[in-house]
Amino acid sequence: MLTLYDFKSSGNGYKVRLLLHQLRQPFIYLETNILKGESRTPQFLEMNPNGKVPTLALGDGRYLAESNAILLYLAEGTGFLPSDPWQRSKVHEWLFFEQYSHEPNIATPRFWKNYLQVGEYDERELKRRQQAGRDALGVMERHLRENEFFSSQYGVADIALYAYTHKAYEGGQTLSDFPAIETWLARVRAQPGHVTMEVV
Ligand SMILES: N[C@@H](CCC(=O)N[C@@H](CS)C(=O)NCC(=O)O)C(=O)O
Repeated sequence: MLTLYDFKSSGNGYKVRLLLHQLRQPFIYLETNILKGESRTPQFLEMNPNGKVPTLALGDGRYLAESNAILLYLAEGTGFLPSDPWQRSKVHEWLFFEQYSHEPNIATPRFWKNYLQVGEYDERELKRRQQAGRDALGVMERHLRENEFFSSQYGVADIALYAYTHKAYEGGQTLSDFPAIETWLARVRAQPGHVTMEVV
């Protein structure tokens, strides 16, 4: 049985939970309170030396970290990941975009504004990241004007980008400025087996 070490309000963790639900793959959920340092204990660091959720225990002594790596692992051989090398590379392109241009600028402002006190983060850095986040949403918006999903069909690229995009307003973004994104968010929510972030 798979065990997912996760934190309920983590978008990175939600990506994995959402795919597991959509695959109808049973798993054990273990809440790991990152705000109390539970991902930094010696026991946790044995599983993931980087001390972060999500971390997936395969049940045979192997552990996998990095949300998008976990998505790729779980989606192998399913309709959530194309087998064609070009289509698959385009999925990888969006997953790298998510980690480099999107997540640090959408998820981090959300974390700062919701979990830290004013003064615990740098306001100028917040503004810089919010602008970079807006630019990343602009890239998505332009893609979605011409395409239904981030792949030939709904799959892991959509799951990875949905996780923090649907909460982007919590980091100061105005999603109504991005109508194609709003339509895509509704399309993602309508997919079979969709669960909200609160479901574990
Ligand atoms: N690139 C990683 C990022 C993981 C990450 O930043 N996890 C955060 C929660 S969203 C965490 O565990 N933070 C706790 C810590 O760093 O101590 C992924 O995609 O999984």
